[in-house]
Amino acid sequence: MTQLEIAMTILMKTFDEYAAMEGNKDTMNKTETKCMLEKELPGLLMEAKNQGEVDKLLKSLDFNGDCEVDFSEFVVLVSALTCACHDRCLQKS
Ligand SMILES: [Ca+2]
Ligand SMILES: [Ca+2]
Repeated sequence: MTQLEIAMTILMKTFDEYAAMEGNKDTMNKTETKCMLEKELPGLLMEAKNQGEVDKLLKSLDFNGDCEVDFSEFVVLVSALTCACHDRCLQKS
């Protein structure tokens, strides 16, 4: 597999792992999303200083408003973060 293919597989596996913790296996509820953020994106959670900001972050992920984060919503988060990091890297060099 190419590196990009590996990266895509990791994305799918990571999502599936957390989405399968409880309830619907194809989506992450609030608990699962928080757990994923804590373990996989601790830097992002640290930027959210209080519970209110964490809730806002979770809400902003849920585009269709069904209180669950599906794979496409998860990918939007990851790509938004990737873009932000990429911009930061470009500014540094
Ligand atoms: Ca679930
Ligand atoms: Ca949703």
